[in-house]
Amino acid sequence: MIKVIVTEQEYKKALHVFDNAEGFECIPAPPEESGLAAKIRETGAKFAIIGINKYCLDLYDAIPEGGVIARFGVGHDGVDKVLAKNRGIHCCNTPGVLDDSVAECAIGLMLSAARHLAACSAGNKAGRWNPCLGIELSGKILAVIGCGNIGKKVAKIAKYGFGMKVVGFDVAKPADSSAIDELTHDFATAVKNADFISFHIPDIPSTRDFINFDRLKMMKHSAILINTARGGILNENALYDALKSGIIAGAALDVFKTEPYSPQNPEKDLRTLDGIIMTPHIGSSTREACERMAKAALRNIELATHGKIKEMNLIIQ
Ligand code: 8YV
Repeated sequence: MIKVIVTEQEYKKALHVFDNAEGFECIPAPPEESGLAAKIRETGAKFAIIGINKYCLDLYDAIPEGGVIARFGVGHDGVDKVLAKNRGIHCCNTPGVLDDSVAECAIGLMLSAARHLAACSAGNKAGRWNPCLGIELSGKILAVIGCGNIGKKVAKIAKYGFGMKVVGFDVAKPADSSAIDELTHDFATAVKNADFISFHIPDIPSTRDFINFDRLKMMKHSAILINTARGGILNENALYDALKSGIIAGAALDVFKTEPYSPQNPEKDLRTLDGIIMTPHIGSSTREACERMAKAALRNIELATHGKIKEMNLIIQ
């Protein structure tokens, strides 16, 4: 039996897979670094499947050389790749298996913002019958910032499902850009006429606080921003100021700098604003994606146990 420590939240998201994984003993553990490391040491496990917490020390001491840190998901901003490499630990993720779920979530947030669905539902439940006016998606312009697999799926649904015009922003030319009507390397050009702007870029040093006040000012006053990528790419204080002063009209956020959300500045609490939808990082939280992520993470570990390191979804630094 291969012992694998799985952080509790991820274990719960794919209970059936982890409980029934043949050849594996999957053991849930707290996600906080010290608790996770303690569980690894206590069980003698070499493998850990982790969520989105940031790990910077204990975890890398607890996992022995040749062990694996397997992300249940794609983004790996929480993993210190240099430290892992120095300790001889393999790091991997699960690309490709959650794209539909995240893309559908981004589209859902866009529709919800366009038609005020969350606010209308909350108002109705609170006894306020306020059939407020929204806008159609059909014929509107969507800027997709980051045209990787998820961005391209969003573009496809928006263009072929809703009849939107899609402008893509990326530093590289995407392999298949058939759903992208116009591609640019210039952010200002991408957002200048956009009604909706959906972000699909990773949180890496060069994209940290990418959405700052200057870039928000490049958007139309009526623009709605959607972020299902990472909280690290958005300066939340700048967004607060932009929404408060009408620089842009709205935002729908699934990811935050600190999760669970807590404001970066107590005086700039996004929860106090009307024009904002905030969901608790549920982009990939579908039964289907979670099952696939769990299976992909376990497969990566199985490959490692057979020495097939090159076949793993290794995280390239
Ligand atoms: C998390 C994500 O991995 O894949 C990513 O980068 O942000 C998420 O899908 C997942 O929610 C962890 O349980």
